[in-house]
Amino acid sequence: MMTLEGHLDAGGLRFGIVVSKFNELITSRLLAAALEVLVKAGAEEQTIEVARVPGAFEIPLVARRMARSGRFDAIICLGAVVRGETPHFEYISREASRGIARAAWESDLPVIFGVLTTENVEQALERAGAPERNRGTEAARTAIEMANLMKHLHVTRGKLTAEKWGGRKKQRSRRRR
Ligand code: INI
Repeated sequence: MMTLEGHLDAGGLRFGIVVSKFNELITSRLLAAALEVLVKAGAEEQTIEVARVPGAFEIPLVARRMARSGRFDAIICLGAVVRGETPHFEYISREASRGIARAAWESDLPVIFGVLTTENVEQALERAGAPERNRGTEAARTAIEMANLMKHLHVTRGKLTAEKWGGRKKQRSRRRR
């Protein structure tokens, strides 16, 4: 049996972060926590790109674009949707979560959901506070682990595919001659 699991070393990995400006008091704390985890884990600060979007609803489009650019190993999405503030809570949180999942599927890259969806600002601040309870910390760790796991799977699958196609191509060209 072979078990594959991504490790938590971020050396050589490139990360994109999409962070929303809505509820900035909260999202800035998520961002600070995520950056700290990435840098402490060995990511080079100058390789991290941060895109700031107006609200959580705008995160998926930018995350997808970054994920498909080929410039990153994982994308981290950070936002805060607070029920107390909006009758659109359900729509915004649903579209953000669906869109982020979809961005991952469509790009074959880890696109990590670090968006808080809470009843009130107090709850959100609680989950954007101390590092061990901060959603930004969790999102960054998940991004590192997934980026490493996907790299391994990619290399393994890539080798198999290359061998198969190489063989078939040779046979075809021989028949033509
Ligand atoms: N965006 C958020 O990120 N969090 C919220 O709590 C929020 N509320 O409360 O409305 C919010 N709204 C803005 C939304 O994400 C879009 O930016 C806006 O609808 C324009 O598309």
